[in-house]
Amino acid sequence: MQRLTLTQHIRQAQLRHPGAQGELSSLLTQIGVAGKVISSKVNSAGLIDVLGSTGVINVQGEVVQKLDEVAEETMQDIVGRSGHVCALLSEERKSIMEIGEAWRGEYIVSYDPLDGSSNIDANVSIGTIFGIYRKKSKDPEVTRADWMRPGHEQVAAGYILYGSSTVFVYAAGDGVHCFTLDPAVGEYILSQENIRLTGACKQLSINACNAPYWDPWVHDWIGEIMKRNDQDKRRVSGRHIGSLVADFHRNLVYGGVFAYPADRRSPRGKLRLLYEAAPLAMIVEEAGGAASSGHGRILDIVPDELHHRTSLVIGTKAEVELAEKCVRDQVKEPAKG
Ligand code: AHM
Ligand code: MG
Repeated sequence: MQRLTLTQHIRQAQLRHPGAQGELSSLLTQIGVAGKVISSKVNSAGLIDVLGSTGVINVQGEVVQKLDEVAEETMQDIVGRSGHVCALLSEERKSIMEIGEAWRGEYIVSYDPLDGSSNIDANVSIGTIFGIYRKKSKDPEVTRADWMRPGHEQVAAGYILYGSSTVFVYAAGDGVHCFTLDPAVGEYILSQENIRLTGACKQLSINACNAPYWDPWVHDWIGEIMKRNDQDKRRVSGRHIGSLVADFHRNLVYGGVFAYPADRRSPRGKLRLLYEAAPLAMIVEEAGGAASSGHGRILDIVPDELHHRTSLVIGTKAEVELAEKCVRDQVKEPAKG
């Protein structure tokens, strides 16, 4: 079988777009390089003293793990100095990081350097999520107009999942493609081209221990899905890792839906729009699935701040639409009491 590397695949896609300068292709390749570095640290975490927390609380109010810091530094070093970005926007940083003249390019990358990091010490799959925007304003500085943008303006999005193997998944308008890192040669090799999420929903991922805080529509939605299981056959299974990027990837591969709805504890939702929900929403839509806050399409939400949080239902289209219907029905019939 002919092996196709990530770089070759990106180059082929670039050739289908006459006029493309190759900047985006090169940026995606550099993100892949950052992923290789992070992957090697994750794989040897127990050996090189990068397990555990730093003791620092980040801008999100969460404990920073040592590997969070390693991943953040890696993204800054490699993507920030790729020559293709003018700003980085990270879960781990309070404000955007403007890139100096020497390395400045035309793209803005928003990323979660290590999603699911609360699971690190238990060897659970974690990952780096990214979304890419082209600078919009003519202003030489990066202004709010450059990054306070809806996800449908992303030119590409993807993630690198550090699991039983490391995979790089991306979408840039030509389908969703998955590459597996061959550790023997240090290259990402195409393993699944044009992934489609159009089959039945077989898995439901949600942190059910948040049930006491949910709005009624969430109970209705889960009830509707679970009704499909009868004595003859289990059609849907509960599968929840607690690492968004890993839950998302499993649902993309097997067919499923993930939800982290807003609740009484997190009235705006827990997950962040710019570097968690929006990139995955671009991928899921390109694969034939959907992503919604329950009130509307994730890709249409305009962030009002860097760390804007959102309610999220993402995966198979029918189940995302069902969630939106349950929200509408709840609005029509507000809960008693
Ligand atoms: P993180 O980016 O700090 O890891 O936080 C996001 C994570 C998601 O990966 C995961 O789905 C969610 O938070 C889990 O939250 P909870 O423990 O509240 O279920
Ligand atoms: Mg995260």
